[in-house]
Amino acid sequence: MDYSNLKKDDQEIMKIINKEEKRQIEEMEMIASENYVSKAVLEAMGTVLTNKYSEGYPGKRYYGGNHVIDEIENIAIERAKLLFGAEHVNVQPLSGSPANAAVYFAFLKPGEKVLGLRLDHGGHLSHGHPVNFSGMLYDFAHYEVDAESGRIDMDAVRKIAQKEKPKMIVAGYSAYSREIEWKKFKEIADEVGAFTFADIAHTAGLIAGEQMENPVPIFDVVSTTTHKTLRGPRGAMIMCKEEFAQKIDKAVFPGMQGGPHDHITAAKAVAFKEALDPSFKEYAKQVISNASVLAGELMSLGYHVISDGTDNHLLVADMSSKGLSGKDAENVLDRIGISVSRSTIPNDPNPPMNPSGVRFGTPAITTRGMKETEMKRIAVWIDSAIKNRENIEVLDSIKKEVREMCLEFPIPSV
Ligand code: DSN
Repeated sequence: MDYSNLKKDDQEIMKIINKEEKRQIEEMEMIASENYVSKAVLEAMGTVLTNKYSEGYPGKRYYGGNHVIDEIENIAIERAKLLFGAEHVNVQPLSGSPANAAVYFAFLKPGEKVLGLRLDHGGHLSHGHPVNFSGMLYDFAHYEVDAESGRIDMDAVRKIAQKEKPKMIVAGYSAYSREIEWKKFKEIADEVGAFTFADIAHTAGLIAGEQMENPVPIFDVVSTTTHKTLRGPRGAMIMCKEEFAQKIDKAVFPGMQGGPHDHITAAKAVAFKEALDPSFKEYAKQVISNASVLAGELMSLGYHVISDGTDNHLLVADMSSKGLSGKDAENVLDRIGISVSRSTIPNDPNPPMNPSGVRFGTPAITTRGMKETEMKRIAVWIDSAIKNRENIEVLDSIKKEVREMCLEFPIPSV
């Protein structure tokens, strides 16, 4: 990137950005929800489009001078429709939780019943946790993963849906590593008269890359962030059946948000173009293969991986059998230059801030070009760091090796 003006005008911020760039170049990003954007996506974000106000939608704005912005938003919408086979797309949501808020706002009245997955079983805060707006405004009931298999048991979902009779069923998760049975969810929702809402924030890129089943043709409404496996800018979008288009658009604006972030809309359009390229299928396939190899290696090193493996880009490992908490493991791995996120495990005896598990993800390291061979080395480093967590020399030596591998696989954004 050309930082010549920033360098001149604000050295304090420039120095910190440089420091973060160095960290991203030299360290390994294994947080399942993160990725590296291309230079083209990054450039689109840093444009004069940020100067514009454009409340409303293409052709129906509340401010003048939007004929150029309309072109950008229409392209983003058309590319998203093509990518997911969507009937209607709203590309304005600012991020995942606001997108989900708009979905609930469009389909529900406050106090109505919704069924979602429990947070500690892999769900998301915005799927009805009591500390979140979703749990405060709506009456959430929760399904769980099966204690033995770590997978969602659709018979159990049917039973709880029949008992609770929700107005909406939410599927799609933040820490669940298995394929989701969208059609069965839809059948159950039809039996109880519920709307179907898929939150595919985590797996959108794997769905766009045709490596996982697409809920868009099946469900009433689907939200996703654009910055995880989809590898776009930080933001979100909502896709729905044409019959719900007006409800969704009204819920986003004027219901929830003000002016859309047009520079981000442009970057979303660029990312959708990249995801439509055949090479993105290869990327998505490699992400899954890498996660599967990593899960297998960790299991062979004695780690309990929830559901004994993965079908997607992430895995959750229970650290308690290794004698440390997820938070401690996160700190140890930070020490060797591998970023991960602590995670609850199903029926976690420990609280969410200090849970038992760690969630590992492969989207970012796969973008760097790492493959199965690298996953095997990474699993050994993880295990060795956990075992030798008190040994500064061993940790320093692993950190050096992690850095060397990172330098072999440059990130695309700088
Ligand atoms: N923060 C995201 C994640 O890590 O899964 C979800 O909001």
